[in-house]
Amino acid sequence: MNKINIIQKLIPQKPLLQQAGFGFAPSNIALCKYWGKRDLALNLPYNSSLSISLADRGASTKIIVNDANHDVIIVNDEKLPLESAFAKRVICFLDLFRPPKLFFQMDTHINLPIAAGLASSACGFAALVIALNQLLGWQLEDKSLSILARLGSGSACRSLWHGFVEWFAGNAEDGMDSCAQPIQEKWDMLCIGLFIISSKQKPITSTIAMQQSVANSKFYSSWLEKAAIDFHHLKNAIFSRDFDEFGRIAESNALAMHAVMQTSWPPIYYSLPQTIEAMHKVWAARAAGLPIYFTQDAGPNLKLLFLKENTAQVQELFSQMQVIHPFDEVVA
Ligand code: 2P0
Repeated sequence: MNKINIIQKLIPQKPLLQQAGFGFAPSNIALCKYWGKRDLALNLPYNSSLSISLADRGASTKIIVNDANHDVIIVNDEKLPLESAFAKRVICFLDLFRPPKLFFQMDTHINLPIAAGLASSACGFAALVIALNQLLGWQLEDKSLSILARLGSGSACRSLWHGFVEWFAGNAEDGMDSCAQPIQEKWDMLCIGLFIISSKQKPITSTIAMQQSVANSKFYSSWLEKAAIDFHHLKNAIFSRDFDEFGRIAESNALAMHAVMQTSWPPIYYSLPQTIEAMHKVWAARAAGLPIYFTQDAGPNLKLLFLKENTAQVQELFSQMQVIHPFDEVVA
């Protein structure tokens, strides 16, 4: 099964070209992580995952037809060289939907550090799919857009919505059952603190790191067992507003994912000394009674989890932190 087969299933009709397409998609942070692909081409995961979207932090994208005979890819007002890795990735994705002899100009603004484990590719591909849906007049429902976004980047399928989102791993070979959906539960008091240690591009991509983990870590099967349990219990913690259970599961899930990476060969280690230092700070604060937890993705930065009532204490510990209120009204 390849991407073209999936696209033919989802978009049977010819495009109805409009003047322009616009899309905004929030970035998302996984609380129960997606780690490991059962199908590399279709970005099909071995395990289900659950995320929280970052309100107005994400990608705003405009796409139009370009008169020249090549695509133009602009990110944060900078025209990318067409041979750059990111431009190539976007152009390959656009090729999947390209009407004959038609080229695009994609102009996107991402208000987060790019490729630093802050899900810039997730919001980027989700916003692009929303914009293409408008430009090419597909009129697809969100579930189909989620599947298309996954073909660009796995975690992009979770960036179609605000709030909590769950992505079912599914088991169909074509992945038509592997899409995300929102969890209709608001937790107004929940805060995410972005503690940015480095905005440098990561040394090894998530795709390669996942492949290496699946192939080489003896703990990969344990990860899958844990992820299934965490996914279930995390949802219960959300519904029962049990913050300590919620934080404990999210933090231990992230640490387990990193343990899998660290036990693959060659080992993958995204943390920097400052990352470990920040973790110790969280653990010390928690031991002293402050309810604070962290999660970490494929990069050295931490995302802190706490409740609004504790913002001042957390801010005192992590003065550089940017606070996100995922459930505040979003004007996108
Ligand atoms: C996640 N991450 O659930 C996990 C946790 C990073 C750590 O999804 O290869 O950019 O495009 O499917 O989605 C980041 O990997 O990887 C990611 P691809 P993606 O958020």
